[in-house]
Amino acid sequence: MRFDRIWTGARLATLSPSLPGLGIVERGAVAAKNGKIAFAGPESDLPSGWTAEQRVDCAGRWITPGLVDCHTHLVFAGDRAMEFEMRLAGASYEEVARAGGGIVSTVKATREADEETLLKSALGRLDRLTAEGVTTIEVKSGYGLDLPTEARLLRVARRLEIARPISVATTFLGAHALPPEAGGDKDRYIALVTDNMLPAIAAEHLADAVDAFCEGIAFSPEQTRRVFDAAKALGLPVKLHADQLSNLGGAALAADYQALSVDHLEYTDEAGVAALAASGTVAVLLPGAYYTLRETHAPPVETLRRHKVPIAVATDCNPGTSPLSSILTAMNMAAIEFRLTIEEIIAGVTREAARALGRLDSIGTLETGKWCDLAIWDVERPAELVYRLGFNPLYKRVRRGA
Ligand code: DI6
Ligand code: FE
Repeated sequence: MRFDRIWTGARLATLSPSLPGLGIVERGAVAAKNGKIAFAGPESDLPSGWTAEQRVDCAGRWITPGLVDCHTHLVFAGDRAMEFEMRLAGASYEEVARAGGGIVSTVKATREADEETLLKSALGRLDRLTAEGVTTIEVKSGYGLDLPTEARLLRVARRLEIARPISVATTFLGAHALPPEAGGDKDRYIALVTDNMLPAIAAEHLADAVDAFCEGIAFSPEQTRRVFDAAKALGLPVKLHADQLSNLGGAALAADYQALSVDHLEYTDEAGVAALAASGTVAVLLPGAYYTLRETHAPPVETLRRHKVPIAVATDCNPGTSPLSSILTAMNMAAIEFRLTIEEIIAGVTREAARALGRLDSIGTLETGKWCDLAIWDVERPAELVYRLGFNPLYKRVRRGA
């Protein structure tokens, strides 16, 4: 028998749930066959008699699963540098939004941009993320807020997978904000999302999941439920921007629908956390948004731990609240701002992020049978992935064995 490629002399953080912590293997090897992991474990356990087309000596470098950025708004046009200046001068995010800035200004720029323009700007951000070892990314729509533009954003998201060696999970976020033409009528817009946009998006297989923004400046729990009911009727899993600026009970609501993940969670209370634990929903923490908004109310990390809720970390890459195209920076922020441990953070951008996308069966750990997506790091200890700012120790990135 013959492997396509084998990496030896490596230290592995397998993230295998059958091992404690990071699932460390000191003298490890990983072998790929047909893009999948055919072996991952101690070098001494390599099946004898197997050869390989190519052998790579890792000289003691660390291998982790390829990183997974499980929450991004990667595809949009324009920027919000002007609003950034407004906020520096003292305006709050809510004030900017109510003054017609915020999400709606990105919507205007995005509607005017064609597919090629959107693709080009998204690739610029994507390339920063892949340079840091990201092999799977979630991409939301939500800056179109009408069917043609929302569909265009999701088509661009799908095209990323053709333009680059990356796996993309798409999410329809029609219920992100109220478009200007809705005249303030949120219920009527939600009916457009559920009765017109969502069925058309589903028919074209453009979305792998459905998200909503449940917040005072966005949509109510009741309106969020309507979106989720429509998603469930079409067989699509859901996730939610919940409890970011206030506690509207979003976490518990999403848990009610067996959401894959609930994201942000700054204001989630213990009842919300308990509901997540019961439904197996992943808590996705987004320190880039917390940082940019200068939020001071941190997510309930201790309560999440106590209830054993799986925790993921993501960039939330978006032009308004998290203009961040660096997952390594998000990892550092998760440590400094939220006091997550090194193990929680590395698991949070691999195994738990894969779980948040419903893809733990195929990515997120170094285990036989999964896609051979790897990040090989020039570091002496895993903590170095989190500790530095503005330093990228990626040595090589492997997607599907190549
Ligand atoms: N929460 C966020 O942090 C982003 N969207 C959301 O629902 C903000 C998006 C933006 O301001 O453009
Ligand atoms: Fe977001």
